[in-house]
Amino acid sequence: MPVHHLFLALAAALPWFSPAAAEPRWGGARDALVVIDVQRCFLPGGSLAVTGGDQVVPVINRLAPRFENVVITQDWHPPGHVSFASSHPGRQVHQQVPMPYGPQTLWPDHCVQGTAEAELTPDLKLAHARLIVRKGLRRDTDSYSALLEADSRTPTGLHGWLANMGIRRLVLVGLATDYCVLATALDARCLGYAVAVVEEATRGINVNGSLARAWDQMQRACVERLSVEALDAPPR
Ligand code: VGL
Ligand code: ZN
Repeated sequence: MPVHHLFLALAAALPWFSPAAAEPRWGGARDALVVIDVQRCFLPGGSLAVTGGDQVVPVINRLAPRFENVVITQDWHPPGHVSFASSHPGRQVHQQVPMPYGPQTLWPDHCVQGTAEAELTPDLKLAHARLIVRKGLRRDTDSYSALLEADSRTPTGLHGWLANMGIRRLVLVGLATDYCVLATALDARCLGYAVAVVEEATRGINVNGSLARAWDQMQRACVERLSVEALDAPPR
């Protein structure tokens, strides 16, 4: 028998050579669950409410216990932030204004630092989360991504922390699919992480078709679109 046939036979017989063993179920030491912007401002009744945003909370609460690494992000803007339509007289919500880092979509005032609205919803049960990352803190720069600000250069610090912890794979959940989840997923792929988004644990804002475009962009960037059942299934 040629040597490489012998190797294939061995590989089939020994589970630790198989792809399933090389890619264990999500949730281990090299994985992190990243819970994006599940704050009151983005939930029904909030200033930038995402339709059905509250429905992600029980799903996240169910997934979180199987992750030893849980990271939470908060959109955390100063008053007068560049992304607020109110900071641009004569401009309306959802219009775009040019900024040095590219076009900035305008939003209602939301997630203002220190306000009750900017808090995480108390319905999240994430007592074991290791890290809370805040983003969009600088008045003149937005940050949809949890990794890099809108200039695609300035780090939030999360990449350094993940690298320090040896984390290589990210499971993204939270709000909004087509803005902060999308931007985090794409930056994470550029930085070399394997990335999955749990579709039942995210909801979009959907401005002019942005939600369908977001799933399309993520697919092209090899972001895995996971169903919650895939994570719920018992380990192989
Ligand atoms: C977000 C718009 C503005 C988000 C944050 O969390 O997706 N969207 N700020
Ligand atoms: Zn924001």
